[in-house]
Amino acid sequence: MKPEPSAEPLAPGVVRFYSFLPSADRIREDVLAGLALPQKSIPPKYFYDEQGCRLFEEICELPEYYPTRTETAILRGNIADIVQFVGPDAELIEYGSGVQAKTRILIQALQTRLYVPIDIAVETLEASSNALAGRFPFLNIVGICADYARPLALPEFVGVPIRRKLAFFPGSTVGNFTPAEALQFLKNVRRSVGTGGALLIGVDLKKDKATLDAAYADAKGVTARFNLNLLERINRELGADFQLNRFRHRAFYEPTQGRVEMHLESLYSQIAHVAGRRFDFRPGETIHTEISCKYSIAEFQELGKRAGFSAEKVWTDPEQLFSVHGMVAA
Ligand code: AVJ
Repeated sequence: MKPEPSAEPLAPGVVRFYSFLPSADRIREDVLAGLALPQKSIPPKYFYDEQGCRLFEEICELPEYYPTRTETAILRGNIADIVQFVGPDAELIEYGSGVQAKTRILIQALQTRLYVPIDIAVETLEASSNALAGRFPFLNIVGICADYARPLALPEFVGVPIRRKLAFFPGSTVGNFTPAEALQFLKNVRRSVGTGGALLIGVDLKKDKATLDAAYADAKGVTARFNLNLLERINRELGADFQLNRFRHRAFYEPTQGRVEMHLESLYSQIAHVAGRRFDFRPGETIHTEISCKYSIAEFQELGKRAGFSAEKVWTDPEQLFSVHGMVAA
């Protein structure tokens, strides 16, 4: 299906899906190119196969992983103010919608009539959207399966009164981008919501190294399984032969760069084959799998301004662990 300005009225309870997913060759090209770099690396978007989505949900429940529960509490605790900030009749566009748990808080409070979740994980997108449709019978849902790091022309819809577009990007997933990529992404969002459109974005705050190290290297080893699952996925989908017990999870905060880095470290001198190509590993050599950039409130407001937003609101928790920004496209 091709997203085009739709002349058909939307039907509540009927979930539609559009796919902009790149070809299956894409993961192969990205992984082969990343492993050929001096610092081997694989983009974090490939974490989210079905098992990866499940493991990420498990991470969100961990005592060390404060972002999910803190952001949820910020949204709940400030919902009246958020509703006032957004105003009535907003189309809700969510980037990296996942299981859509925080979205329910917004939809309920805003009485949303049109919800456009965007996610790279097709199974999660479909299952979550269908569950949401059952829960909110007056909600129109149009799921978009896409890699939102690339500019995306979102379809326009008729039949639902919309006064403004609201982009929702929770979870501090913006941290997976470098600041330069985040700026480009925010400019794309700015274009998608149009002048006067709004952005509600969750951003993890800079803090002490011990808290961040623990959040990304939990005692139960769930984050380790999440990280190693990337190799399992590559083994399965690209006919690779990584031996998972010959790599270990490494995650640490780099205060100078203000970011957490996740790596998979080779425990031995070893060889792995991916899609017929050979890759050599030295003992201690790593595959860089993720960055999770942290911002001060002022730093993120500055980034938003450079992307064409005015920073109108910021909500945070008493411990200043996490922030939710309310911005308007100038
Ligand atoms: C989904 C990108 C927000 O960076 O905190 C959690 C992913 N990685 N634990 C994050 C993640 C390791 C998460 N984001």
